[in-house]
Amino acid sequence: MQFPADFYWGGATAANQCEGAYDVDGRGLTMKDITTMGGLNQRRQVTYLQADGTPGKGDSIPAGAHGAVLPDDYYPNQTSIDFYHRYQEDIALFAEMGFKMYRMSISWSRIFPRGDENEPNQAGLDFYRRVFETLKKYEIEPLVTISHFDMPLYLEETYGGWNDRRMIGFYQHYAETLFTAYRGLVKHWITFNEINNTIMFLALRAKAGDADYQRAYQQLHYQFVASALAVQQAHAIDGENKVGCMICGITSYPLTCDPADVLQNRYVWEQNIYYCGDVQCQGQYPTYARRLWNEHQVDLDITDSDLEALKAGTVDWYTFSYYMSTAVTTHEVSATVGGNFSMGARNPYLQYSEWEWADDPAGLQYYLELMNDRYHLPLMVVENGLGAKDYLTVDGQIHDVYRISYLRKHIQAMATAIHHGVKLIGYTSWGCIDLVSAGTGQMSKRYGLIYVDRQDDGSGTLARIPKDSFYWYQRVIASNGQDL
Ligand code: P53
Repeated sequence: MQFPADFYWGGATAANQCEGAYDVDGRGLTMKDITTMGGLNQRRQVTYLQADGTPGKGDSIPAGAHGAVLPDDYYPNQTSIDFYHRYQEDIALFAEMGFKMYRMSISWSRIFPRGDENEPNQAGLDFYRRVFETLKKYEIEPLVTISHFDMPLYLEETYGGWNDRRMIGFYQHYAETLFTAYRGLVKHWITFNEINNTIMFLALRAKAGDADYQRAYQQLHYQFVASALAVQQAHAIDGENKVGCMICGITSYPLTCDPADVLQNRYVWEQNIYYCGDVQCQGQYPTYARRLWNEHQVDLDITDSDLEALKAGTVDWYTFSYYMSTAVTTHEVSATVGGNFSMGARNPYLQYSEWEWADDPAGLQYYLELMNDRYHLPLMVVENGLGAKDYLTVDGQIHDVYRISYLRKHIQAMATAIHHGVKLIGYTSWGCIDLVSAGTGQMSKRYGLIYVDRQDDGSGTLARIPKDSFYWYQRVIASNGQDL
């Protein structure tokens, strides 16, 4: 089985989960900086000062309160693995593995601390220039996510974030600033990480009411327009620029052959997966959008010029994350999957990780083949990996055979899809270096090929140690996917 000669092998991270240095060089606060997340299944807690000056914690910041860092709380993302100060060492390790591509994101509030300024923060721009120049030295192609679970807190507090149409303009100015500043250094971009999460997690985890759906679909619409305008700007600023969408790719199966389950499963695909990809790849809302909006009495602010923007700003390729599959049923089931969010029914044919994510490489092949013929665009798997606890041996090594086994099976699934004609151009494994989990805030849910000595309570030396998977992936890349 053969991978293309110019296949982009690499790894992926996100600014908020690896950089740390949350308050240096003029950076503005973000929601993640005031989020405390401890052990598994703990709910997200943001901290704030209420109007009367007393501290509080909750799911979100109540009206009249302001996000604040409280002295007695621990915030894992504030330091994370301190990539901000250690990027040279980390990129050297990526180069040692033979990376052709490194997917990373930019922290919006380093560039625009509040988000609505005209002038960018030069120190923030300089940091990423240094990162890109280091990557260039090693001939590693950057793939840059413009927005990865990250925006200036000020925009959320002042404008209500993506509920407000003005966000389109702020995002456009931010994206244009990046395309201009890094012209010639970066040519691969992603507009929004896992854009479909807004709607997917609403459907998965909450007993959401119509008002929640109204907000979610409206936020998505503004993001679609912002993304489409950014695609057009990227192309206008540099003809070499290529821009992708990024979808959280969870393959869904009907649990039974009851036609009601099969239909339900189709609806899950439409709402959770296709809705965003169809708009971003095809430049218009699909037929079933009306059914979805009607179901939840959604009435959207969509203008004619929005629709023109969507048409003119379709993406150049389709990228997605893939970790697991799920099973859908209309029947009562006793075996459900918990993890850090409800993933529906338990699939009796699959094994689950400690966080109850289904290990399903065939689901990746299925997903690739489906999207290849839906969009006829080049595809990239920009996240895939196994979150697992790692243990150091007495001689300071990490024998992560479970991770190697997971990655091997998923790379084999990609090879099969390529063999079947799928145009897959790259693979960046998630959390190529250990970092803070997005879902749980844990360090102990590790994905890395490089171990980082940092623990859930913030202790540790931050030392980097290559795991067995590091040397294995090095061989995979050197043999272009032959030596698995
Ligand atoms: P963590 C849920 C399901 C699939 C992908 O996730 C997800 C999530 C969020 O929890 O997010 C992506 O760290 C995301 C990354 C994230 C990674 O998957 O919860 O793009 O930022 O770290 C893994 O185990």
